[in-house]
Amino acid sequence: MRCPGKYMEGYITKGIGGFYTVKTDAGAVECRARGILRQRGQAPLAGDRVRLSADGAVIEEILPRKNSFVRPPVANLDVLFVVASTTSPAPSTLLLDEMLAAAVYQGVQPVLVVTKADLAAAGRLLAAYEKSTIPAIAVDYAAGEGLDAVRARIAGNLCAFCGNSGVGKSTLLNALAPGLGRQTGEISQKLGRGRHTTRAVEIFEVCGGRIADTPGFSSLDAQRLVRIPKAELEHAFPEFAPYFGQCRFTGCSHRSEKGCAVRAALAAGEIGQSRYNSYLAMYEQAEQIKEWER
Ligand SMILES: Nc1nc2c(ncn2[C@@H]2O[C@H](COP(=O)(O)OP(=O)(O)OP(=O)(O)O)[C@@H](O)[C@H]2O)c(=O)[nH]1
Ligand SMILES: [Mg+2]
Ligand SMILES: [Zn+2]
Repeated sequence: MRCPGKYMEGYITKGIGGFYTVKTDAGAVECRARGILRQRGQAPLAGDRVRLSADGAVIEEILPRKNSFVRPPVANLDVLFVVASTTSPAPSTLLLDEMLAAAVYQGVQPVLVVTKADLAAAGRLLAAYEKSTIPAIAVDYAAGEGLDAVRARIAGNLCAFCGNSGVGKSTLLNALAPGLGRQTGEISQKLGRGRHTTRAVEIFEVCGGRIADTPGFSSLDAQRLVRIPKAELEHAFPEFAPYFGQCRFTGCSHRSEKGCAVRAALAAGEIGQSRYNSYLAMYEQAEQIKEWER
């Protein structure tokens, strides 16, 4: 016996060229989105919970979102895994901090995953996040390290991997769920980065949760990653929180003001220098956002 009520809803696992795959209780359904959604500027995203037409051919409605990201284009995340490799490509802490801040700002749990720990030591990158309160996990496939810690974060959650092309997002997914057989790509020696092996966001049910493999971006894309107004930027750096209200001036931007408790914590080694540097750089970027662009 079919149960129409259950059949009507699901979540988007994949969307390419206007075609969406929606996972319902009755299985996966291929469908299109009603034109009105696009006209309203409501483009469906992977992770969206949706209501389908009775025949299951059309997405009628996108149910309210918990959060949504432009890059990677996903909605309703619980956990964002920011993936960085120790080398090939070399990590940029500014880019990592932008992704981590985007998660914190949207109420999503960020987790840093460091790959290619077999090629170069992960210690320096991990140390940069020691005081950040953000969990950081190094994975080493040969040594069998880190995978259980990643699995534990996936269980019960909707998650996404994000990070530069070639850092090893799809490789990590294959290690977590060997049956998936995700395509992975060699790093281009000339460019020192991946060749965008993964072309579209796709969500898989693994490790007792759901995880989106996403196409990586090149560092050129980084500029438009987050739009956090400068006055709210401090809230995207969780390690600053204990010092709020302790600066001499209200509205302290924690840059050059006298009696700044955040800078005192930096000097005392309670806040990491590279994290603070990212805050300054992002503050400057935020100042350049024009009012009408917001
Ligand atoms: N030595 C080593 N190589 C790795 C590791 N992780 C990934 N690689 C290699 O790095 C290359 C890129 O890996 P992918 O998994 O395709 O990278 P990706 O992040 O999915 O890249 P895009 O899909 O382009 O965003 C492949 O040749 C992998 O075999 C690792 O931990 N150690
Ligand atoms: Mg990939
Ligand atoms: Zn301050």
